[in-house]
Amino acid sequence: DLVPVRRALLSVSDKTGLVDFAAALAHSGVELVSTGGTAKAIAAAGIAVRDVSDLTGFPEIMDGRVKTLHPAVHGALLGIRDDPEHQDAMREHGIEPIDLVVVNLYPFEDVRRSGADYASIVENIDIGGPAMVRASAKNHAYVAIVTDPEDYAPLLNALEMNIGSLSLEFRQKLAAKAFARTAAYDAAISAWFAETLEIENPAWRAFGGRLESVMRYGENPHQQAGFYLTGDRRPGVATARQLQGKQLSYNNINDTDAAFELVGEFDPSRSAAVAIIKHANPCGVAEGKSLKEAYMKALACDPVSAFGGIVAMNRTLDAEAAEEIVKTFTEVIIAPDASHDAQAIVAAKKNLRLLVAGDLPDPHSPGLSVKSVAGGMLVQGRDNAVVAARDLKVVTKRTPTPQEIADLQFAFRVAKHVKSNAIVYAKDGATVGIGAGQMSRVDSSRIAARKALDAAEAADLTEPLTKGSVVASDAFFPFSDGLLSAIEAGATAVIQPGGSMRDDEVIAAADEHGIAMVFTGVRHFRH
Ligand code: 93A
Repeated sequence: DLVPVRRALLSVSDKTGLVDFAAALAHSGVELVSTGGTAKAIAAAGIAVRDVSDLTGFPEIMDGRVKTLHPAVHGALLGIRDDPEHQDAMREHGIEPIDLVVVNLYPFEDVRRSGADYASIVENIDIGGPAMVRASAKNHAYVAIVTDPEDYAPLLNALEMNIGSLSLEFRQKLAAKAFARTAAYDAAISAWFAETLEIENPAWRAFGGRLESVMRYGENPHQQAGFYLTGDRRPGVATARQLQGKQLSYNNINDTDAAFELVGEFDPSRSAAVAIIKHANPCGVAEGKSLKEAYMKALACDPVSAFGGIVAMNRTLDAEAAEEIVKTFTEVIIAPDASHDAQAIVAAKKNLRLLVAGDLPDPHSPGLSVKSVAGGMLVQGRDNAVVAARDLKVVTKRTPTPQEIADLQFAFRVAKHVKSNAIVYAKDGATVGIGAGQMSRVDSSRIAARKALDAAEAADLTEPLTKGSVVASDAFFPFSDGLLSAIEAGATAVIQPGGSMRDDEVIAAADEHGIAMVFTGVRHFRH
């Protein structure tokens, strides 16, 4: 399986390490053939090199668009060495076999990134290079193909070990890498077309679904993005009707989904519920007798963060709630429906998007949640656990009062929709402090308490809003410190899954301070 390397064809745009590599090859007695710029660089270092037009009997034409696209090159790369007919053809047409091909492609990706003009980007689509790479990789039984300067040194080592030859295994590995390179190259070209034309990037199809829209960009302006529908008719941002406002952005869709899923937790026949979302986390959630009341309570939790937020509700948007919402700059409103009068009020704000979903999402419904990781996808059932009053287990000496029970349940439902670690303080059916997305639970607890202080200050209250509140934690308190900081902030009752090795220590701390605590047995991590 060893094939001696007698002739090499080098054609590289990235000339890193080229001269040293060429010198080492020449030193081992390999004849070098090369294209214009590459040959120039090699010759300039005083190394003997033949020009490829010497092989083809044809000059480079059309500004280099055609330099290696010639039977003398491709016959040399593709010919089967132990096939008599192929050998005859090579002899008849004077085709000299090539055993090693060193190619890296026109820097299409770099040029695209640099924001060059259309014509320059097109000019940097390499045709001859990939053709040689693919031809050599196909014919790896005889030809070695190097596409990465990182492989120069290992190749020289292998040549030395096998006294001027390369093994089949080595050539196979190079071929595999070569096809990966041309595939990535073509994918980049196709993605550029998609971006330029604002059409679907074909690579997204791997994720399934039907393309609903191509967004101007993804989470950031340099990321392409599309919105795909899975066919699940669940009421939500994907199936809602947009009554006004410009196209939803990637982040708008993500946040609107988070907002509407959250209010779906609250039965509209029991109470009106409103959630205000920023960056997929709630900055205020409340229940009330009316939407207006719920909105004002939700807004009071963190009026600073609510600026530019997404507002979701569990009942038909009415005029008095709409009147209140439009006072604060809001990106999106989503509701099961909107009254005529409410629509007219929202219409005064041209950029505000109004979505009506027809119904509320059912928190119990099954469904999938998908997350991409490098080279794969994680798929899980959606978190459809809903904790009812009968699921709560009182673990402290003191039993929560009925008002505390109501607030505990409310807070835990909100905590389910807050990124972990989640700590939610609530009072009278409204969040008063939310700590989200911290790496330690104590930090989330501190942040939530801090936000409650800020809100109290802004409202000219003498006491922090956490005084006499309840607190929910999406996962157990691993130590008593998280609980103690909640007690310090003024919480009187706690809801958490339980299940820590130190539950006893945490319960004892609660008892010591006369705190009531319930365990849910259900955890709501959300990352
Ligand atoms: O314009 S091309 O698509 N036409 C060709 O026939 C061709 N042959 C090699 N580009 C072609 N190449 C590319 O030229 C190689 O892939 C390499 O990136 C570059 C090397 O050119 P030079 O040796 O002139 O610097």
